[in-house]
Amino acid sequence: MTTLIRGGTVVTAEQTFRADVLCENGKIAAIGENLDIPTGAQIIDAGGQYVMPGGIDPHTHMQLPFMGTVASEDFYTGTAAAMAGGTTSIIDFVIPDPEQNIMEAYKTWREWAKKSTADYGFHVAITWWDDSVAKDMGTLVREEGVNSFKHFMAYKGAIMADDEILYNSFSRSLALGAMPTVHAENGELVFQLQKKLLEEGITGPEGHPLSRPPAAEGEAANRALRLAEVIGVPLYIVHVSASDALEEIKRARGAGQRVYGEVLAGHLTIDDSVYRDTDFTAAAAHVMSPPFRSKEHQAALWKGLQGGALHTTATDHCCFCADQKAMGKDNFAQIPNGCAGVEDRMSVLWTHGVNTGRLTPSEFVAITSANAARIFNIYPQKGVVAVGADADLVVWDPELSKTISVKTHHQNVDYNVFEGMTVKGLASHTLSRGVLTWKDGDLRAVKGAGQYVKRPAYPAPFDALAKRAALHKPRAVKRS
Ligand code: DUC
Ligand code: ZN
Ligand code: ZN
Repeated sequence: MTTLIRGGTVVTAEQTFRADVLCENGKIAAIGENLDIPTGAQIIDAGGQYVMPGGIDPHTHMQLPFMGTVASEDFYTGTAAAMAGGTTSIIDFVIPDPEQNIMEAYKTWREWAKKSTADYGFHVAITWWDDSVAKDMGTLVREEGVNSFKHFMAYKGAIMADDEILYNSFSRSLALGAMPTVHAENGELVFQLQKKLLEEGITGPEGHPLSRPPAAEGEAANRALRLAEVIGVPLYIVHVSASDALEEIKRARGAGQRVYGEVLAGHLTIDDSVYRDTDFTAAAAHVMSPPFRSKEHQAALWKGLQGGALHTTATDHCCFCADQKAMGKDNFAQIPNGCAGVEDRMSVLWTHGVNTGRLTPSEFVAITSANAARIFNIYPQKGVVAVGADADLVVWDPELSKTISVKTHHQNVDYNVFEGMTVKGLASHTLSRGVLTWKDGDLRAVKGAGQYVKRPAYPAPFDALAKRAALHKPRAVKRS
């Protein structure tokens, strides 16, 4: 399949220039002005539009079994919706139950993901510890192309990683050249606050943010950062939602620590007033963790993104319908945590980032694809418009607009947290490995067309850290 995208403005994280882009056999074959039209090529007219790398959402949970139910979006429906919004790759999560064999869980998720239409990879959660986990981490890194491990510092009694697990897994990650990542919330504090609020008669969704205050996030971020500092391993903090955590990241970066922060489109644009909605269904639809925060936190997150303390944007796409959310009708702590967003991330960030002057188009590319590709070591296969890269592209029309609604979205969930938001700047065409999956409102995603993307261990930051550790190796004092 040969496709020529003509007359557009190519945007990468580094530069913006007028050029045609030729896609052949799933790769970008040529970039230049007035390229010849190969015989039989499909032509896409990108006049007046941008040609950018397809979005990479580094944080999704398709068909996740969680809190007594299973997320409604599967790997096909979720990645098809992603294509409609210009996102062409996801990194999802394998989340083994405590004591479950890690490789067995990994194989289960690989099987589920076979129906994905987008390319995909997996972070693997470390939810318990013994020698077999350490060994399996090695197999995942060396043989399976997993270069990141996730740690939930919340969800006590389920998947929470305590300090012992964090220490062991961070140390093992360093040895393997893999990136540890954390969901930073103090799980014990959340557990105790949930109990207290329920005892006080606060059973509705308004209890959710009260049980997960910004300080609980700040404490966990600091703890993870300090552990990473002592161990000497880089750290990636997922869904930073509060200035408390952001300040810890800034402090650590200022001290020379290699730390990366991710922020969700939802946390940047939705505030905590949603939990005071008198309609249970609407309030519960917004229950995710960490929760939506006040406008002050939102403003801080934007500054963190603009100032370089936050590097990637994601969605934590994890869909539960109203009947599933109703499991927590009498107890907010039992409302399945999760909201959708994979379809809307790009347009929400363009509208609130680029159209407001907070971000340049190149910065938009950095935070929607290039930085994730670099951090998780799939650059320049993904995250750039360059000869030899995968032809995962979005043709972006800055003049197209729509009002987001559950009535028109493609996500398999009965609520949209961005409902009623008018966005300007949308994908007119999405290409996955050179194949058109979205064209002017026509979703052509093919079930199973997505490929698993191996992410090799990333030597660069780790080599430097290992060198530093060797130079500063402690020595026993010789005594006579
Ligand atoms: N938070 C959510 O809201 N859902 C899935 C897991 C998580 O950490
Ligand atoms: Zn999380
Ligand atoms: Zn998540």
